[in-house]
Formats: sequence, structure tokens, C-alpha cells
Amino acid sequence: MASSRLGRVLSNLARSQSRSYTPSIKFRAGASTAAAQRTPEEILQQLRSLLTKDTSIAGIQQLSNEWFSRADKDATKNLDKSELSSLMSSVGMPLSDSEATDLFALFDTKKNGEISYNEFTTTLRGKMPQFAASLAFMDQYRGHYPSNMTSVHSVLPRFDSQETDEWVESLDAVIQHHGPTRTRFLMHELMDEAVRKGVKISSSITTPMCNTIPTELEPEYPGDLAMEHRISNLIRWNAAVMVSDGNKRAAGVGGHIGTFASICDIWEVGMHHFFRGKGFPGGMGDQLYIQGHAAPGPYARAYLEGRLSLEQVMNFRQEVGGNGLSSYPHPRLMPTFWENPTVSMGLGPLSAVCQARYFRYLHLRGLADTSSSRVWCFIGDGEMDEPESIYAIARAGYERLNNLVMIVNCNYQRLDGPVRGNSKVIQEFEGLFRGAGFDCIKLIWGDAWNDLVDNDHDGKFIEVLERTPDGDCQRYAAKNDGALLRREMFEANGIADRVAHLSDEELMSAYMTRKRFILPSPRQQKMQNQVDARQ
Ligand SMILES: Cc1ncc(C[n+]2csc(CCOP(=O)(O)OP(=O)(O)O)c2C)c(N)n1
Repeated sequence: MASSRLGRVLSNLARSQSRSYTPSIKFRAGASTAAAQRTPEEILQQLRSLLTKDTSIAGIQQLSNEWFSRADKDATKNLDKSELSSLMSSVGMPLSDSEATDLFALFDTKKNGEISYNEFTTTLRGKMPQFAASLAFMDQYRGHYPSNMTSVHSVLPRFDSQETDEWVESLDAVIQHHGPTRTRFLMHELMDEAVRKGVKISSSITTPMCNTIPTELEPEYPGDLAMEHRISNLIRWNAAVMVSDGNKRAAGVGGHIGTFASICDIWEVGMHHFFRGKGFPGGMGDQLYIQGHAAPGPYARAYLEGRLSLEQVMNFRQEVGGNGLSSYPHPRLMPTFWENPTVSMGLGPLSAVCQARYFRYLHLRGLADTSSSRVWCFIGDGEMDEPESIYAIARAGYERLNNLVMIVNCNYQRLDGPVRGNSKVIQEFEGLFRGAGFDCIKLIWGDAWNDLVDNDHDGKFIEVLERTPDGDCQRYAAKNDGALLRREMFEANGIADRVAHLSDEELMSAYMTRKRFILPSPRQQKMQNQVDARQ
């Protein structure tokens, strides 16, 4: 039985692999005989059939790119009429002069006398059913890329089939009468309820794209929010100024500003409330592995605390001459400041796992009390791509290291571009961590945006958020345009009513978690009152 099932799976896989791209269209020199006058649409149709012949979806995509670069002989990244005509001849479809003029006009959608790459590929691919199907597939949850594995799934041994069938029929009925959004909601609720009641089911690898801790379960913030906010603003500012000032005085010094800016708040919460110093009872304190290029933050904090001088701060990245600060956490260069090195990328997570394991070893061997010592590892979303990071996660899960906390700073960027613009990295990483056995807490939205999520009465808003790729999320932030956000995220998805009470500016502010504009919950109102009273 098992082997025949394995055989089916393997042959399925083999079939799917054989479908991968093998270009079968060869470019021909010279023209064959010209056909009678055809409309540009007819020519386009013929071209598409040629393109789709014996080719997978990935192949179509690749081939249309390839055609463009071959046609663009003068490498201007635009095609003129003669380039389009010679492309047509080279694929065995020569055009008469008037056909060429008409086809050119069809491709030149912007009517500016040239065909850009975008105009070429979108016109050529058009609404080809194969391509539309692939796009629809990409739209599915948890499936960012077309996969051939959908038909391969494990089947549990069947027993009490009648009852099972009734459940499946109920599911079918919900899908039919209430649609996938409602079905998805019901399924999540049922699974949560089962887990709450102690049923051990295989948990899903990702959870919905919202904060893991629901608003009503958030505890009162234990600190002085106004004061902590002020401190983190000062540190963020000093970190940015230190880097830009260093670069003004000595060109090429470099340094990072965005990394610390995006992690400052959670870092400060740790500093005020979580990280344990060497004197903490029951251990030898916590160990921190700081995201390497966030180093300006700890320097700026140390300056505020009086642990670093102005001269040191002004010599950021210029320590060779004496009294300066190393670019990254570096215990050998700054032995009284840094405990753990974290650049190059991947080193931090790997070392953090070894440290946590060593704490555990010391304790179990009775060599030292490390029962209260924890390891905190801050890591960037780009850094999550390093093989060391992935291995570290798997290893920590395998070792059951519950003295290790990993914080992934998902700012969607790595130096000069998005981490993976066409994906949802937060969801992806959640799957990685949960798969390895970690508890995973997602903190995605601030209060104002979270209110929209909390008031999502039918699950449609969360669905839209899950479908919006990171690249678009970044674009909305960069454009800083509430009208664009409203148009693309809400109106285009038929949920404009959710934000009708917000102006474009308020909507943008909520998205950027700048300020609350929606009525706060009683708990949040109480918190705000405390803050106001202290100011
Ligand atoms: C192994 C290695 N490769 C390249 C670099 C150069 N580098 C420094 S920071 C960085 C991008 C980091 O991206 P991410 O982890 O997302 O951090 P953030 O965007 O928050 O700074 C790169 C590639 C490095 N430090 N180590």
C-alpha cells in the first residue's frame, strides 16, 4: 500500500517536473512568405498561440521577456517599429508594412511612439487563460507561487465514513452558500476552539495576518509611556544624528539609520522592562545579540546614560585612531562595551542558539545557576535568508531552548530593496518558527490600524491584508498617500465602508501607526488618561 502510494506521489512529482520550462521556439533567420492582410488582434492571437505552444506558464513568462531583449537590438529598452517587424520575421511571422503599423499601435498603449518592456509583455501575455490562472493561483493564501503540489495531499485512514462525509458535506454547503471568507473564519474558529478544549490537532503552520495577542487580552502597560516615548525619541534622534554627522565630517564613513529606527521601540521596551542585568537573582543576567547594523542605537543610548563621551560618539566608525566606536558589535575592538559580535549576518542567531544551549548545559550539569538567564536575539528580515539563521531556528527547536527569544525586525527592507516584495515575509517566518516548534507572537499593527482589524466583522479586511504583497505595503508607506491607499486597498476590494469615517490623512496615519483616530476601547482610553495625567 505504502509503496504504491509513494509511487503515485513520485510519478506526480515527475510529471510536474517534466512540465517545467524548456524553450521549444527557435528563432529563424529570414522571412517566410507574407500572409494576407490581418488585423492586429489576429496577429497578436497567432503570436500568443506560438508563444504558448508546448510551454508552461513559467515558460511563457520567460519567453516573452526573452523575445523583448532579442528584439531590442539597440538596447534602448524600447522597441521601435522596425525592431518589432524584425522580431515578427524572426519567429516566422513576417508582416506587411500596414500590418506592422497596426500591430505597433496595438502594443504602443501609451501612444508615445515606442513600445516599453511593460507594454510589450502585458500586451503579449494579455488575458491568456493560462496566465490568468497562474495569477489567480498566486492570489491564494499561503501560495505565493504556482505549485504543482495541490493535488498531492495526505489522506488519513478512513473510519466512521458516514459521519466524516456529513462533516465534509457541511463544509461544502458553507462554501457554497456563504463563500470562502466565511468558511475560512469558521474553520479558524473551530480549530482554535478545539485547541482550547485540549484536542491535540496538528496546528496550522501560519495564523491569520493580525497581532497574535488580541486587544482584549493585552495587559496594562507596566511603565510610564510618556517618559519612555520621550527617551526612545531622544535615542532615535541621537542615533540618526551620529550617523549623518559622521558622514558629513568624513565622507564614506557609512552606517545605518533605518535599522535602529525600526527596532527602537521594542528594544527600549526590553531595556526598561525585560532585559536582566548581571546582578539579577537566579542567573548571570541575560545575553543580548543585537542586530549588527542597529549598533548606532546602543551607542546613542549609552551616550544618554553618560557611558560614552561626545568625542567617542563623534568618532563613530573611526576607532582606528583611538577614541572611537566600532561599526558593529565587536567585543575585541570594544571589550568593555560589547559582549557578542553579530555581523556578518547569520552570526548573531547562530551564536545565540549556542549561548542558550550553553546556559542550559551549565545549569543541568550543576556548574552555574542560569535558571533566570535568557538569550535575546534581534535579527533582520533580510538576515533571515542566511542559511545560518534558518539552521539556528531548526536547532533551537530541536533542543527545546525555551530560554531563547528571537525577535525578527520585519521592516520589509534590506539595504537597497525589499526583502521579498512579492511575498508576505511575516507569514513566511511564522511558518518557519512554528514549524520548528517555537511559540510565535506577531506584532504587526499599532492601535489605530488594529482597531480596523478588530472591527473586521466578516473577515474580509484580514483577507485583503493577507493578499497584499509586502512590496505594495512598502509602496503605500513610501508614497504616504492616503487616497492611493484607500483606492487600492479598500475601494478595489469592495470594503471602502470600513474607512469611510477617516480622512485620507487619518487613514495614512493609522497605516503608519502614527496616531489613533478611531474611538479607543475602554482599556486604551484608560491607558491614554494615565499618559495625559502624567504629562
Ligand atoms: C553575510 C553578510 N552579507 C552581507 C552583509 C552586508 N549587509 C549588511 S546589512 C545588510 C542587509 C540587512 O538586511 P536586514 O537583515 O533586513 O536588516 P535591515 O534592513 O533592518 O537593516 C547586508 C546585506 C553582511 N553584513 N553580512
